[in-house]
Amino acid sequence: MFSNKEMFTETFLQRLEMTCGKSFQESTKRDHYHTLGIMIREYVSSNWIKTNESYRAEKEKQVYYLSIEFLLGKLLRHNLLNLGIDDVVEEGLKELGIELSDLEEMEADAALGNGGLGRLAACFMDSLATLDLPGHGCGIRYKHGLFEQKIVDGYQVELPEQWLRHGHVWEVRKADLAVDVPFWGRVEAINNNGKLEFRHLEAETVMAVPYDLPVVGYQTDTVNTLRLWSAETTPYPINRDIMKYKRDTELISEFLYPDDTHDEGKILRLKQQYFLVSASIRSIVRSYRKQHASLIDFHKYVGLHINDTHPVLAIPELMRVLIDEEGMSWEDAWHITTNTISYTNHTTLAEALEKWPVRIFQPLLPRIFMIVNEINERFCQDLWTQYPGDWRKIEDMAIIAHDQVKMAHLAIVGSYSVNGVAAIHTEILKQREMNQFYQVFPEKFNNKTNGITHRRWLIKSNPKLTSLINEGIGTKWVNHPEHLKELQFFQQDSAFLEQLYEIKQDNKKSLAEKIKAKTGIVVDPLSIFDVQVKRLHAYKRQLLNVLHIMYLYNRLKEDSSFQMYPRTFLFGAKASPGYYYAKKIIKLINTIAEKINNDKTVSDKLKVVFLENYRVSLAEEIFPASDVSEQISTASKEASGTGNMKFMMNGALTLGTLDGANIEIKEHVGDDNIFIFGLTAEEVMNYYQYGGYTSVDYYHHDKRIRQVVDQLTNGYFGDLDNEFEPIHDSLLMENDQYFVLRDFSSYIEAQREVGKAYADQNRWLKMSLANIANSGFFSSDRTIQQYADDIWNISSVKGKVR
Ligand code: CR6
Repeated sequence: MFSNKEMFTETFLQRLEMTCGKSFQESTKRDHYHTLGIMIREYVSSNWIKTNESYRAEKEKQVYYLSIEFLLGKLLRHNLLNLGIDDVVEEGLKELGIELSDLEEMEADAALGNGGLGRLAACFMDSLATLDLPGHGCGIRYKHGLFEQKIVDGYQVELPEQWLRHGHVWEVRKADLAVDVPFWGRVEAINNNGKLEFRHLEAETVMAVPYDLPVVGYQTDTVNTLRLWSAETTPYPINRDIMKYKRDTELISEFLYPDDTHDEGKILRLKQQYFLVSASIRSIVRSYRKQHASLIDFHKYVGLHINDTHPVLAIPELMRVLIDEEGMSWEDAWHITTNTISYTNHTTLAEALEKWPVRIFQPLLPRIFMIVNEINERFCQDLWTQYPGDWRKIEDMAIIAHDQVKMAHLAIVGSYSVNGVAAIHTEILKQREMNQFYQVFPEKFNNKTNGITHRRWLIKSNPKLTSLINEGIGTKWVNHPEHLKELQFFQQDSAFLEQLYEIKQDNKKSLAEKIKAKTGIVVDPLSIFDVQVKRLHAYKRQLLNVLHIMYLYNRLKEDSSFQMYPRTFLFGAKASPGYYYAKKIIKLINTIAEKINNDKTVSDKLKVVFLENYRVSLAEEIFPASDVSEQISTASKEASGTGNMKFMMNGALTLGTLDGANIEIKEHVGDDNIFIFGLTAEEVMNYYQYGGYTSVDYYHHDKRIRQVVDQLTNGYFGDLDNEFEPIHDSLLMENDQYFVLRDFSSYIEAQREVGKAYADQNRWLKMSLANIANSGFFSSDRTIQQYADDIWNISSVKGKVR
């Protein structure tokens, strides 16, 4: 039905009538979107079935990527592109007077994630299928994804997200594959001929219903599965308050927790974690049993990867299945479990490290708690043999200590691989944060620098740049992104550079139009688009960016001879609803924007725009239109970052600290094609360890700093009632934990360099080209191939499938 546009239109019209029960004349855009979605899903379904059949027939090792978040975004255009039918569909629809882009508008972003970690999981799904690797995702089908952000009077207001309001056309509900997940109750030990057996009694059972999404690879027949679990009540009679039971149950998959890099410690979160893990493992084991007589070789055919510690209960859950359901010994079960589970750490921020009070954990998951307890006791005994008498060390490393269960410790002990997400991050884990564990298990630790799918973040979102690259070096980079390097041949080709310039300008114009339509603010596409889009967090230092803008404004107002290249500063950021300080920064950005944008005397030089409701689909419009990529976290704090890679791939230049993957970006593009400033991670960590930083000194000794810090509280920007006092205090009274004032001068200097470089268009375009040319390494295809080779031990099934 997609082989030519005539066949497409014919089938489309038939399907439209069948699925919507309307004639073409009566039908709406939503009907068109829905019909097209169903057609694509049908088109995919035979390959989906065949992929699964062949995995079964070949007894391929399958990897399951367990993640509490999958930040998918929209899937229509992405699926069309991967299937290679985007042109037929676009042209066919045109014949009917329908614009594909209008139908894309009908699709809601699937925002089942907060930021980097969730989007990484989505990029990984795309790379797994594209590389024909047998890898699937397991997650939660939250009824409401990440909140929708509105800016009212400069403040963030959160609205519940409603992505399922019109249904989700890509999913298939599989009610017959539902599994039961027990909570609460008590455990009874029974002596069965000298062997202790455990029964979980009087549990409150929740039914987990899977919704499967096909994951279509690029130009391949492989279709993997993303299985999202929804919590429903069981049909069995229960003798308790039925309404309460229904509420408690449905709440489990109702909302995504809107925090990233922060642990809330709420019981519902622990329920979500066990729900995901238990439902996934029960269903994986059920299909495994159909193929294998026993679970003794489970680890040879199944890999379970845990994305951060959120799914770490996979370890005791698998132990439970092997011991309680299969009747294995502890030793056999432990051998299998610790050869099945691998773990990625995504942060060293203390506030993100998950710890659960025993008083919450034990009653909710009584049998799982017993197993974690035993894992802990055995681990502590091993430590005792290795470090006899070193109580201090054992206490530090224990999985349960001071009535708390430490999830990261459990993850390291119960898995065979622990990886960080950028070279520096892995080093910090090994040498500092997890050093004691690294000494005991050095062989487990490894690095896998993050990546992004160039199919969504370049081919789909920047079609003009994609065409230019294809004209220049052909299309082999599409399957082998390292070939982007060949773009370096065009460094001296002024016609090529000119086209690169035109494309960036076109993209900037489109974004400028969108900004005008959304905010009424007119921005000049000829100005430098200087962009910081990411979650709002103190360590990401949006504040440093704002203080620099205030400084520029002061210079423009006070010094008529001050020269600067015109700039448009763009921000996009959601703050976690309970993160008071982050919300103050949003208000600050909007407050200074208001004054600056309304000051006619600077309007040809400076504009500040806060883009509401930053999300995947908006990001796709921003990266292609950006000149400067702000990656200015306090060194050592950003584990990797992935936005930095999306900017680079679209030709924006990084202005950043030596943090996370910025360091590897610098290594790939070379020192001349990036702007680096600020303290190093080493320096930051030494300050934390030994002291020696007094922010007030910087305030007193640097006039520029004094002026902008004073302006936070003196009403200069029209703020009332000490609105920004908490920010002011964080810098002076609390000694500026993130070294904003310490790095201020160095940042101004680097920004000046940015302005100088941009003024020399030829130089800038060469730098931009170098960034695109060296971005191939940051494709998630490279990352996933490394996971496949070094951690999972799986290989491409190309040729084996069908
Ligand atoms: N917040 C890191 O902070 C990293 C991603 C993906 C984060 C970020 O630097 O790029 O993970 N960490 O690895 C967590 O979510 C815990 C993130 O997205």
